[in-house]
Amino acid sequence: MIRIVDPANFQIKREVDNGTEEQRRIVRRILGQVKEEGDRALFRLTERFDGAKLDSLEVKPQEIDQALEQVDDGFVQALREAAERIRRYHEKQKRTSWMETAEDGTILGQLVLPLEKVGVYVPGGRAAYPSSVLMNVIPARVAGVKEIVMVTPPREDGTVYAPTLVAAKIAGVKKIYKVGGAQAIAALAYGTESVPAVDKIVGPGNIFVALAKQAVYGLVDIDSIAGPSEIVVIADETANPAFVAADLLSQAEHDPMASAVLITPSPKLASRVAEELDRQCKRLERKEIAEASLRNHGAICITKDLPEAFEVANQLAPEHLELLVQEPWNWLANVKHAGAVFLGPYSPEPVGDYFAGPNHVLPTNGTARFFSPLNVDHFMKKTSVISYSREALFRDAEKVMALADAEGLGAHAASVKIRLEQKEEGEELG
Ligand code: HSO
Ligand code: ZN
Repeated sequence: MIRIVDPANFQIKREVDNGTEEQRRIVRRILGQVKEEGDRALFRLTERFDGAKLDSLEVKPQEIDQALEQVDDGFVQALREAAERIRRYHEKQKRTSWMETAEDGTILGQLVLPLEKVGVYVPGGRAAYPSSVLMNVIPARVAGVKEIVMVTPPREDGTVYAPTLVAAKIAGVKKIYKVGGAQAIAALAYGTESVPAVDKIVGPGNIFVALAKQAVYGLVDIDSIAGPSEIVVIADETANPAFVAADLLSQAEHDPMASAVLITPSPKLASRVAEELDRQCKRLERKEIAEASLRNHGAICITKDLPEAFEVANQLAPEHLELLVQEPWNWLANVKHAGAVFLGPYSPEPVGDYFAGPNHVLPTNGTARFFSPLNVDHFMKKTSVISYSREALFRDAEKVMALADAEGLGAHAASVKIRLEQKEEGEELG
């Protein structure tokens, strides 16, 4: 089921999915309709695409109460504890404003301020993960975002998947709207009678959602576009093959496009993991998905040693990297590019997906080379603070004017000069 390769012929191809011309045209049309007609377009498009005839877009408090009754208590308790862990971890990321006063009286600094309004997209159907609701909302709350607006497509009967509502409540979302697809992104970007316009939109979605986010970027900020899940396991001969296979399968089951790769210097471990994969995959509810993922995007790569295994992993720059090697901490310095690293046999990737505290929204498709996990900074922005003293201005005036003159910007130079002249006048007067 899984191919065995060596580093020399282990090629990865990376592509950005910009959609087809037809998909981009559909998205443009939907964005235009929502911009022009507001709620009217949302009701119409929701009926067309989701089959739901709604009389109100907003989820009512009673619907959230009903959702709480529908779900299992154990699930609610686990979600609450997960939320608390996630909150605590993200608290540590929070940066503070700073100011520095120089001897000449100049004060320079930086204000770190939360975004005011953030929109969170939550997919409907199969990919509606309550854990992702927590992961997208909690960092925004920790940042201090005042208004968090959630959008999610309704089902045909006009209801929303209960676990999504429960997770939203636990995460502290106050406004939820029943709208999905490109029309939801348009509503968040432009605002409608019901849906408030926001400053940033985050959350995963299908290709129409992704294209709509790309199209409104600049008017609002967006998160990076999430690709299929990925896991790389680096393991040596001491690793338990059953653990390795289980962890590979944990990501393979997400999506037929997900990728799960084992990199090991041990041919013996490689063959035992291959056997385990066959054995364990059969027992999975989502075996078709996992099998397709392993067959088309999975691999076991046999390297000459562990350093080479890390080189291959760094080239992949995977979303998740597990180190199932004898002394995992000794190897951490070899990791250059990964969304999240899991060390040792008792840190299976799913603890990171649900419970440990770090965010599970991670860079995919090799973007760990330059992107970071979703974090509090993504919901904050900075403002520079400049307060010059008279002494400092007079000292720097000539240099500022020289730079302004060189750019041919006379008014720039004049705004400094007028202050120097005032000094001279002042001296004459005095
Ligand atoms: N592993 C996924 C996140 C997730 N897993 C949500 C389970 N639920 C991110 O790659
Ligand atoms: Zn997962």
